[in-house]
Amino acid sequence: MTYSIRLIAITAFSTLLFCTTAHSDESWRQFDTDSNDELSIEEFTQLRITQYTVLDRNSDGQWTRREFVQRMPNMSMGRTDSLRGKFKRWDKNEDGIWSTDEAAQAIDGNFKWLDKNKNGSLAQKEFPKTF
Ligand SMILES: [Ca+2]
Ligand SMILES: [Ca+2]
Ligand SMILES: [Ca+2]
Repeated sequence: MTYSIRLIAITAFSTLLFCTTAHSDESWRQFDTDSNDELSIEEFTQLRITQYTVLDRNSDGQWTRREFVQRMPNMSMGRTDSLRGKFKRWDKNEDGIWSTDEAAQAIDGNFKWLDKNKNGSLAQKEFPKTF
């Protein structure tokens, strides 16, 4: 699992270089690789990893609290608070490091939570306004 997440992270990072301007509510669409207007768990994982790879400043495949909560130039204070809360919730063993294993679990849990109708993929209406 760790290995595949790393692989995805690398792929996601290269994707990101070409998509740095996409940040609207519709930005998830670029991850809808089969264009069925829904995200499968694989597509969703790719999206999340892309978002979180940006935060991994030293690219070591894990996130310290400082990396994770670091405020991006275009981020509101509320968003920073929510990241802090997420980190706390997702750092399962509370060692101050969000590992790729913990990331995989969080993404998986997140997907299940967003998939309100439990059909195994996320439709546009199931997406929150912000991630
Ligand atoms: Ca899809
Ligand atoms: Ca890191
Ligand atoms: Ca941890």
